[in-house]
Amino acid sequence: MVMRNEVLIVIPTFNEKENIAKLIKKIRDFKIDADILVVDDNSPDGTGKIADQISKSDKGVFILHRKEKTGLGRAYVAGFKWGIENGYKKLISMDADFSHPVEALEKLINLCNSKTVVIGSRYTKGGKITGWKWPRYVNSWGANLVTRTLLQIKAKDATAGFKCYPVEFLKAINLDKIQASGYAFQVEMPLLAQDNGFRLVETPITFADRISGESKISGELMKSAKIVFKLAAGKKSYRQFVKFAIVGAINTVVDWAIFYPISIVWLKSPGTLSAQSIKQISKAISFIFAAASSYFMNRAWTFRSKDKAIAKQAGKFFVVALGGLIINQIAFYGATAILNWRSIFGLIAATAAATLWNFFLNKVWTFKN
Ligand SMILES: Nc1nc2c(ncn2[C@@H]2O[C@H](COP(=O)(O)OP(=O)(O)OP(=O)(O)O)[C@@H](O)[C@H]2O)c(=O)[nH]1
Ligand SMILES: [Mg+2]
Repeated sequence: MVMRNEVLIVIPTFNEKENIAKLIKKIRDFKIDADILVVDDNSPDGTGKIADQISKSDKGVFILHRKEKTGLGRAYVAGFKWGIENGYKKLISMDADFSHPVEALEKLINLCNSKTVVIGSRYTKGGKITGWKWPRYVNSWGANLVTRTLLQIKAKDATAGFKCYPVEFLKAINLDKIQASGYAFQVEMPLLAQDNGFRLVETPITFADRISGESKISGELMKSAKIVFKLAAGKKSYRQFVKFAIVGAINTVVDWAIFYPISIVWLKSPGTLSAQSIKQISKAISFIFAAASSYFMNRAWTFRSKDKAIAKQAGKFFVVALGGLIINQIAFYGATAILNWRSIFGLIAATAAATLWNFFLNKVWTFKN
């Protein structure tokens, strides 16, 4: 094979017949110095055949046909292996649906070097997302925050799909050992990069919602979440999170164990306060005790903090906990009143949201030292 370029743009496709020809044309119009590899998983809509046609007239376009759809991650692994075998120096991952701007390719390529993986970033300064309705945005932002926290990925956009990898990195890792077969591939790669001593650099992009064709992400969410947890299992912050959740559960019991006795005894003793006031005050007392107990447990066990300024630290912990109460209310309202979820799911979502908030803030603020 005659090498024409150092850069290979790898585009996985599954049913992208409306997009693939237009995208390749746009890349050519921008005169990007790169070859293109379309990795098609036998798309029923004929995307592979369209790509074959293009490759007949453009000698820098190659098609890798895979018999079966085995996921985005597997498609990239196949594409990257092909790229390594064929001597490319920089390999770009790019969606076929125009979400990743052709306008940013040049920048991505220029920033990429033997030690640096470049991320086309939605969440770094200057990055944008257009066309998403707010639930999708919140979803993506939340997934990104959880991923970053759990995996400690040193990038603002830890779930980005638009990246440039130096071949040195792809050779340094074992592509066959990648755990994610699907979308979580996009998370596992930057994690592998930083664990193997490569730098992550972000360049802002404007991410646009797909204009034509169908989305495949819906069924992928749970699968990806599972991989993220699996990857996190080896990390310190994951163990911390588990401890934090255990402390939270114990102190929920502490909260009740204090609330019920005082309110019951108090309600039986005659006085001037109304039953409701007694309950409210009892609740406040039990909350303060439970929060204090959870502060000390987290200090000693979860975060092993040696910070001498206990009053200041405890104060921060209470502030975070109050924020957590508000988040809890908002999440419960959002889930049950706006999304019309059943109360039990609202409760789970609210607890999860508040726990994540509490963990994240305590980790980066209260127990930062
Ligand atoms: N070869 C291959 N390509 C895939 C597979 N799943 C997704 N893709 C492609 O990967 C890219 C990203 O998938 P999208 O469906 O756009 O996922 P998304 O960007 O998260 O979601 P939407 O933009 O809302 O559709 C697209 O080019 C898809 O055609 C797969 O299993 N195999
Ligand atoms: Mg897309």
